[in-house]
Amino acid sequence: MQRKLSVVEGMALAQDVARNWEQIQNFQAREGDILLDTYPKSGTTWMQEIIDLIMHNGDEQICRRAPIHQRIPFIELLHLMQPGIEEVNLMPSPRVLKSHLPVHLVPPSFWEHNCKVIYVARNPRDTAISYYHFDQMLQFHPETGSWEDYLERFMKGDVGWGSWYDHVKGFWEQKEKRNILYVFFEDLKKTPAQEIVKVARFLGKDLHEETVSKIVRLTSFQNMRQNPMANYSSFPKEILDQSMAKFMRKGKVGDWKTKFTVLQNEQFEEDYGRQMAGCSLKFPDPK
Ligand code: PPS
Repeated sequence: MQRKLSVVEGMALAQDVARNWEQIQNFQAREGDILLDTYPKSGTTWMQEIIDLIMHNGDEQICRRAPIHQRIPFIELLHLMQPGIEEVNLMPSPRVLKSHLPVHLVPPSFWEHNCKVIYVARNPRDTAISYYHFDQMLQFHPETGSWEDYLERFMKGDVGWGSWYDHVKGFWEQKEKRNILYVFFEDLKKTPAQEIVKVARFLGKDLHEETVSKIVRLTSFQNMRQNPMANYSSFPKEILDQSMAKFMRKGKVGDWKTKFTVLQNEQFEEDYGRQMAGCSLKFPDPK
């Protein structure tokens, strides 16, 4: 792996991912496929588990059939791991797929087939901290350097998959025009049952109350952290080195308060106002 970023269509992207750009853009979605899109570290894995359980009516055993990254493949990494593109092309419909691409770079076939898209956004401070820890493990992203340096890079969009600000705004602005459900990590944390019902309805599933409660329980941070099929413990080590830390880190809202200095927070706030100016998107718990 090369610990380097390059720029693709104006977005910073790992060189190891960028070299497969043509195949990524030409990904052939089918009618009925579901796309889960997020900026990295926004609750993707959590939502993957929720969607899989919804699709299987809360059946715990079926949802332990394989690790999460195999049940819901990641479009940008199909050339680096299993399942690869051939296996994904053979998966029965409806497939659920994961991507971190910004809205304008989602493979066009998803829009051509009017596929349902679930988008999860997380407040940027917690996202940045989670990404800082994750990038220390991820073998195809540059070394993080100090937290101070990393935060600056995050604010500039000089991290894998580019600017958080453009990402969350892009999907927000398209959500009425396309088949997009916009969900917040903070709402999932606060009212999980309500959010799960919302996702299920969007997917055309009417779940019993007990099934919803079961999904809430199975997808709690504690339960997912202990579930080898959901906690990334079997993710390829050459891509993600978890020898020093674990993918399932804290799963909290507001963890940024333990890391941001007062000055960093003030600078962040000012920059946030500038970058989000004119956008109606408001986070349930922005601080
Ligand atoms: S990735 O690599 O982009 O797919 O990562 P992603 O899954 O989007 O985000 C990882 C963060 O989500 C936390 N997480 C959870 N939080 C609460 N509840 C559940 N069930 C859950 N599952 C994953 C995970 O711990 C990462 O956040 P941090 O803040 O680093 O703990």
